[in-house]
Amino acid sequence: MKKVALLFCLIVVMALSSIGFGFAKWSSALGATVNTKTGSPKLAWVNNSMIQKDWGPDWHASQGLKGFILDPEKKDVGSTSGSFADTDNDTFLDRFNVTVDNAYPFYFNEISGNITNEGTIPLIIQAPVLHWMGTDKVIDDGYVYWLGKDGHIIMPNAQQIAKPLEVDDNWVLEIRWMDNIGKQIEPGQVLEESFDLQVLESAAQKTKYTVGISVEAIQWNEIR
Ligand SMILES: [Ca+2]
Ligand SMILES: [Ca+2]
Repeated sequence: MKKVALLFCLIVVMALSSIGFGFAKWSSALGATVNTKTGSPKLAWVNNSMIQKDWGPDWHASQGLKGFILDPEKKDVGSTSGSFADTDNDTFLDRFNVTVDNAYPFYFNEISGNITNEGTIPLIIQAPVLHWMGTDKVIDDGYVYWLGKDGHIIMPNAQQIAKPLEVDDNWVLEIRWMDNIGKQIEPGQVLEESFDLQVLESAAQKTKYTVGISVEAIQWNEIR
């Protein structure tokens, strides 16, 4: 009986191979991890598509990214710049690097960049990955993440968020992703990806902090 089942499996695999049914789809159907690096999915950042809330006077939010207000004196001390990079030399911009300059505690910004499907088939957008001081971390949308002086990234719990950080604590930036995880993107379609970013109490004054963001995609038929 076992032999018959194995033979059947083999026949199915061979039949699927002969009609061009890729291994990624087959392995996905079996519940295996799909390798998003292979094949043709091409989700790319759109160059010069950064939009931000801080075009002058600074904004502030409470720890945990609750609410935000314009600086009461409209002082313009901090600023944010962004650039898009092709880190793997495949001509597609896979990294959005965001740098906060002249950072100081509770400097807040809301930032977005556009992504587009450069391929020829619909894609499903995956969770973004933060790149911070050698750490690569997949993050979920709607949650606050803290980035540390030591390169660690955590998702703080409610108690941690409620307790004001001290100057000598580890965490210097907090980020919350807002959009589009699991959404389908058609070839040529452009979607805006936005996130909130804030400098925390423990950040060093007059310092630049840079975080990179990449977003991968899988083919829509790989998750069925
Ligand atoms: Ca500013
Ligand atoms: Ca690239």
